Formats: sequence, structure tokens, C-alpha cells
Amino acid sequence: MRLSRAFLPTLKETPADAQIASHRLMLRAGLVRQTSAGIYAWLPAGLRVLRRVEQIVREEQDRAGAQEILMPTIQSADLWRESGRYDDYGKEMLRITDRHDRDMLFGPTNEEMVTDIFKTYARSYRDLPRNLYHIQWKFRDEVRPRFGVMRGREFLMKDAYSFDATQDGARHSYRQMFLAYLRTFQRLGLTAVPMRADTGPIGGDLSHEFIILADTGESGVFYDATYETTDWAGTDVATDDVAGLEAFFNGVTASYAATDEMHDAAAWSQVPQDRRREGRGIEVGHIFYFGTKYSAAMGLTLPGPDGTTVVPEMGSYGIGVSRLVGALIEANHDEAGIKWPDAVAPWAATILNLRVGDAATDAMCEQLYAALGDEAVYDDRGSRAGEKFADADLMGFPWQAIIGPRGAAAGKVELKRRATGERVEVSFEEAIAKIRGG
Ligand code: 5CA
Repeated sequence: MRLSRAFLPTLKETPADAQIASHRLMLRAGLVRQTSAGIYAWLPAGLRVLRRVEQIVREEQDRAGAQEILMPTIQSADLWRESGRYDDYGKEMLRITDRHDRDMLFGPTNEEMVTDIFKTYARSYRDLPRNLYHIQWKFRDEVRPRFGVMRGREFLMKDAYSFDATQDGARHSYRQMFLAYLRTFQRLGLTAVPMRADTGPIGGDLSHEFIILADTGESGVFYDATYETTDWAGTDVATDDVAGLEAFFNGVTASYAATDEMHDAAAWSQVPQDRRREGRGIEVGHIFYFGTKYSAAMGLTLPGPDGTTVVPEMGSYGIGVSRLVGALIEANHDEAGIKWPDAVAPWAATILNLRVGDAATDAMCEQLYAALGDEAVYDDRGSRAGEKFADADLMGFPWQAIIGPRGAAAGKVELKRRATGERVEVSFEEAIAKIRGG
């Protein structure tokens, strides 16, 4: 992408109404544009990050055996009347009437719809277990949308739903998602701590929130420092290994971690003093095991073995995909701007041409741009070097390839690593290798 032709708008001024760093930076770096309270348009750079986060979430869901579908945003109120949640959900639900006076709604979550779809096709207990997920926009008419995409009204969620024949099976499905979540957040470069949680309007008796530590988070958190150093991605427990996964889950959850709502002072006092961590956090994922709440209410019953009847045991598993973009910036920024981790950066590098119009400089920049293709943005604008550096720091490309007449003459590229500020002078080939290597 050539900056002279791109739609990558940056703002110099700090937007007045943005209270936290990620919100300010998302607006200043031109990632999103607010179109109504809590509703955002995603601009090219923001959309690329959103898609990368989505793809990592998808890969880990697939790896855990969940299957992707896509359900609509607009749902019929009748489904929600069946489960009894149409009245319970209150003002958070955006209710719509169509031209035939039928009650519709913009989905805040999909337990009812997925139960109805599964009911249509499942013939017997042999169709269990199954786990279906989708990545789709949700709407919740939050009383106080704030902090940009962190607490929006329209937001992108990954929501998965598991169906099992037995409680033990459902607990295994829950643990499969638990492991998938730890792996997902680690791949995103985030320290996410699983905490016992309240089940709220989703219902059920087993639930964990996955919380990223950040001073600007909305929940107070208490946890054992062990969580800061554990390598989940390195765990080799297979997703179908029932006993292995149970042992893994019990091992992880043996260490203390709770939000202020679930905090237990007596258990906390058992954690060695030097391992107690208190702070604030952002909820990026939430998983629930709620048994037969929806299957029973919505008539999902299947013939079981030997003339028995099975009412599937269900769980649901959410990740705030658009919220994660904000959370990633909270965890990776400085005064000058965003410091994208390699895994989600919109582009791996920006090429900064310090003397547009100088034949040797232009030629070297063009050559590097041709080699990197879609992985680089080329700042070919005629603006001052200072402005180019400021925009590059603000937009947070992991690498800046800085090329001026002196370097071009010597066949050298100056590479700056945004995360550390480190600069090295390298050959053209080395620059490509380093940028590709992350
Ligand atoms: N049905 C369940 C699981 S699929 C459910 O809806 N869970 S939830 O309410 O906890 O939402 C799942 C995740 O969506 C949350 O962990 C959070 O990361 C994200 N989320 C929830 N509300 C918002 C919001 N207003 N703005 C941005 N993200 C949100």
C-alpha cells in the first residue's frame, strides 16, 4: 500500500472524549471511526488487525474440534420466548418490528438460535458431541458504552456452543475450550488469567472469565503470580485426551484467581504473600457450562441408548474479538503510539522514503516495496521526515525500514524495531529476512 494513495488517516490532536490510551490511539491512528454512540466503522488498518485477531481465534477453535457456521444478526423474538429470555433480557436487547408487525431483535448472543438449528438436524445421541461456533456482530444496548471498542454497543464476538450426551462429556467440552482460550490469548501475546466467574443471565454452574491485566480494566482482580509465567502454548495435551485435559484443567485452576465479585478472602489468605497480585483487568473471554437450560426449555431431546432419552448438556464460549483489538493496544503502546505485536500487525513494515525524488532512494524503496508486497506500507509522500517518523510510530508497524540518499548509495537500510526502539543498519537482503522473520 502506497501512503500517497492509501486511506490511512492519522490525527495529530488527541480526541477530547477518549479517556483511555487504546481509545485515543485507535482514533488517532485511523483504525476506527465512531458513527453513533458505541458503534464504529472499521477503516483499512483497523480492519486488517481485526481480521488477524479473528483468524487466530478461528484457528484455535478449529484445532479444538469446533466447526464454524454463520448465523444471522437479526433473530426472531419467538425463539427467545421459548427460552423465556425475551422478557428477562430487558433494555439491553435492541428490539425491532418488521413490516408485518413481527417482533425481531438484533442478537446479543445465540444460545436460542443454535439450539433451534441443532434440534432440526440431530437424530439421536450418536450425533453428540458437537461444537458449533461463529464470528458475528452482536448488539447490546449498553447503558454506558465507553472506552471505544472495549465496551461498544455493536461488537464482534466469537461464540461457540457445545452439545454433549452426558455431564462428564460437557465438562470435557468445557475444558477443550478452556485450553483453546489459553492458547489463543498466548498467540496474541497477551497474559490472560482464567478466573472463576458469575454466570449472570446466561445461567449455569461453572464459568470462567479470561482477564488481561491492565490498569484501565473494568474488573478488580486477585490472582496468584504463577499465572504470569505459565507457557500454555507449550502444553502438549491433546484436545481428545479426556484424563489428560482434566489433569491440565485441575492443575491450572488450583492456583488462586478471582474477580472482585467472586473474591474469597479466606482462600486468598492461603496464597503466599509474595505471590499475591491485585489489580484491574479486561475481560476478553467468558465460558459457561449451563447444562440443559436451553435444550430442555426448547424441546431438544434425542433418543438415547436402550430406549432412554437424552437432553443434551450444553455450554457456551465467548471471545470479544473487537474488544481484543483495544485490549492489545492497552498492552502494547507508549507515548508515541501503538507497538503492534507481529502476530496481529496490520502490516509488518513501513518503508520510509526520506528523499522522495532522489533517484537512488526512490529506486531502493521501490525495490524493497516490490519484494515485501502486501506485508508493507510504502511512505512515498512528499512530507517531512519528522512527520513520517511520527506517523510510523503512531501506527505501530513492528518494523520501520528507513531509506535516504546516504543509505541508498551504500546499499544499506536502517531498520527500526518499534517495540524496543533498537536500530540497526543492514543490507537489503537482511532487511527482508528480518521483516519476514518477525
Ligand atoms: N453467550 C455467552 C458466551 S458465547 C456470552 O454472551 N458471553 S459474554 O456476555 O460474556 O460475552 C462474551 C465476550 O464478549 C465477553 O467476554 C467480552 O469479551 C465480549 N463483550 C461483551 N460485551 C461487550 C461489549 N459491550 N463490547 C465489546 N465486547 C463485549
